Amino acid sequence: MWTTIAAIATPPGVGGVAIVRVSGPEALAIARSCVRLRGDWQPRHAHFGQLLASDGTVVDEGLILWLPGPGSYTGEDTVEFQGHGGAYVTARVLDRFIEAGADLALAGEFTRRAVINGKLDLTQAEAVGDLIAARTAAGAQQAMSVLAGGLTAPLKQVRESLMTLVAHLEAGIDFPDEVETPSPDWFHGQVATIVTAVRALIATSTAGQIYRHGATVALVGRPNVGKSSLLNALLRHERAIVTPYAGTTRDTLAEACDLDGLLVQLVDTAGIREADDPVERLGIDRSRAAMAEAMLTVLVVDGSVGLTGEDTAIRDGIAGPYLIVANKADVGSAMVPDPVPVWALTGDGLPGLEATLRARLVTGLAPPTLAAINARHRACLVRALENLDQAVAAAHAGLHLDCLTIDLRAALQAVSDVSGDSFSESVLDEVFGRFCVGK
Ligand SMILES: Nc1nc2c(ncn2[C@@H]2O[C@H](COP(=O)(O)OP(=O)(O)OP(=O)(O)O)[C@@H](O)[C@H]2O)c(=O)[nH]1
Ligand SMILES: [Mg+2]
Repeated sequence: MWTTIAAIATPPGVGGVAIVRVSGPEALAIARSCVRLRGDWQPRHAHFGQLLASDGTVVDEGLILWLPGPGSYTGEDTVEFQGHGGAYVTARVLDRFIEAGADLALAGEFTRRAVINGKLDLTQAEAVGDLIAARTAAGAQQAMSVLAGGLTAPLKQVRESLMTLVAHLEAGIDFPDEVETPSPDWFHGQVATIVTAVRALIATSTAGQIYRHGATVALVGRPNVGKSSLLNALLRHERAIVTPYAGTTRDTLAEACDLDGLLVQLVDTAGIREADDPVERLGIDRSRAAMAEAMLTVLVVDGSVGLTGEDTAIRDGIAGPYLIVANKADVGSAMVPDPVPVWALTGDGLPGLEATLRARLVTGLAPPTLAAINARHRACLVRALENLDQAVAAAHAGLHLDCLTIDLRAALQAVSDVSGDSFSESVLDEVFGRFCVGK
C-alpha cells in the first residue's frame, strides 16, 4: 500500500511563491483536514484557500490545486499548495501536512512514483533530473528531447524485437512438434537487426555526454604565452592570476563556460617547460594529465614569436584533437601553421576562436534536439551487446536453443534496465538517489 508523501517542490530560500506537494491515496483527505476553501473542492481548479494549524489559526493562504490520479504527474491523487515563498512559512505548511498524516518524501520520490505508475519511463525520469540540472541551451534541449520520449520509442522497438525472438525460440523448445524450429539464417538476421539498433543507440553516447555534462577543453602551452589570460577572456572575468612572470600558474584550474549554448569545462594549466622546482614539476604533470583527459586541447603559442621547438615538443605530446591559438597578435605575427589568431588581452579574435572551438567539439554529433543516451544507458546497452554476441557464438558453436535463449533473455533484461521496464529496485535506487526532494 502506498503512503501519502509531501515535500516542498520549490528551491529553499525566499521567493514570491513556494509550492508544497502532497501525493498519494490520502492526499485529498489530508488537504481537506487542514485547508479551508471558499467553495467545494473541484478537480483541476485553482482554489483560493487558507491552510489552518490544528488550533484553527491561519498558517498561510494561497492557491490550492487538486489533481486526481491518474491524470497527475505521479499518477496518484495530488494536492499542490502554492503559498508565500518564505523559508519559515513554507516549512510550517509542510509540517502541517505531515501532522495531518503525510510522510516526508524522499529525494526523487515523486518522479519515482511517476515511473512506477507508468507516467514516465526511466529515461524520461532521468531527463527530468537533467532538465533541472541543465545550465545551457544544449543541456536543456537534450533533456527535453528525452523527456518527450526520444529514447522511449527506439528502446521499445529493440525490446519488442528481442521478445519476439525469445518467444519464437522458446516456442520451438516447448512445442517441438507444433512449432517449426527457426532457421539459423532467420535467427542471425534477427540478431543482426537488433545489434544494429543497439549500436545506433550506443553511438549517441558521446553527444549525450557532451550536451549533458559539457566537453573538457585544456589550454596548454609554454609558460607566459597567455593561457590564463585566454581563460579569463573566455570566461569574461578575471578567474586566473596573470603576471608577466613565467610559471605563474602552478596547478590546473577548471571553470565551466557557456559556449553559445554548449557547456564547456575550460582547464587552464601550468606552462610546460623543463623545471627544477619540484612544485612546478608536479603542476606540469597535471598539465599533461589535463591534456590527456581533454576532449580538445588548445595549444597556446606566442604568435609574435612563432612556433618554437618547445611548442612543437608540446604539440607532439598531444594525443587527441587540438588546435593552435596564436596569442599576442597585437605584438606581432610570425608564421604559425593554421592558427586561430587571438589577442587575449582585449578579446580581439575571441568570437572567431569561440566559434571554432564550438564547431570542433560538435563536429559529427547529432544536434541536441535528438535524444542521446547517458552513461548508465550505455553500460546497460554494452551489456546487451555482449549477451547478443554470446548468443551468436552459441549458435555458431551449434549449442542447443536453450543456451541461446539464456543469453537473449539477459540481453532483454539489460535493455529493459535502460527504460526501467523491469523495475529492478537497484536500478531505481541508482537513478533517483541523484534527485532533489520535491521532484
Ligand atoms: N601584449 C599582449 N600580452 C599578453 C597577451 N595575452 C597575455 N599577455 C601577457 O602575457 C603575460 C603572461 O600571461 P599569462 O596569461 O599569465 O600567461 P600563461 O601562459 O598563463 O603563463 P604561465 O601561467 O606562467 O604558464 C602577462 O603579462 C599578460 O598580460 C596578449 O594578447 N598581448
Ligand atoms: Mg597561467
